[in-house]
Amino acid sequence: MLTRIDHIGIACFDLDKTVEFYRATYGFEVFHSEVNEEQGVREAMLKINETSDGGASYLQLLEPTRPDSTVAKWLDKNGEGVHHIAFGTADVDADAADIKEKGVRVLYEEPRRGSMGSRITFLHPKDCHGVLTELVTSAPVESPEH
Ligand code: MC0
Repeated sequence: MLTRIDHIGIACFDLDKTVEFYRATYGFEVFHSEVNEEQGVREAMLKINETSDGGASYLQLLEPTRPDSTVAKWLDKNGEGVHHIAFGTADVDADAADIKEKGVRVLYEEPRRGSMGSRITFLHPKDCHGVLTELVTSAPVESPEH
């Protein structure tokens, strides 16, 4: 079951400048940043709010790391802007299978590694009314050591 907006992915040309815009304009701070070479992005996660399912909603700012990445291709065609929306679920495998049964193309055979150790897959935008849609299961929260 999809229980939250996990994040909204925003493609940008210059991650540092875009992070600074969100900090100076809205007061949002970087919660986490990383490079995901498989996806070809350098990213910053800005936490907006916690959610009733125990997770959180983020803005995800994405800068391409190579010209052949999906985000670089999208920026070339569209310029900066909202690139995808991601829904959070406790079970990305089950939700992806259910959605595939409904005739929507699921882009990965098996979920791949996403931000902060999450497991992710994508749905084809042409099957989702023009919206590239991601499904995310967050990494388990480490319990504190006693
Ligand atoms: C492409 N299209 C989009 C789109 N990207 N429509 C809406 N939103 C997008 N973001 C449209 C194009 O305009 C085109 O439509 C058609 O889809 C085919 O696009 P293409 O440019 O020819 O590119 P393809 O087919 O090579 O690839 C499109 C596809 C790809 C969606 C399959 O971008 C993909 O695999 N995306 C999933 C991975 C991804 O985006 N990773 C980056 C975020 P027309 O009408 O012109 O034919 S990584 C991330 O987010 C991770 C780190 C995380 O969350 O943790």
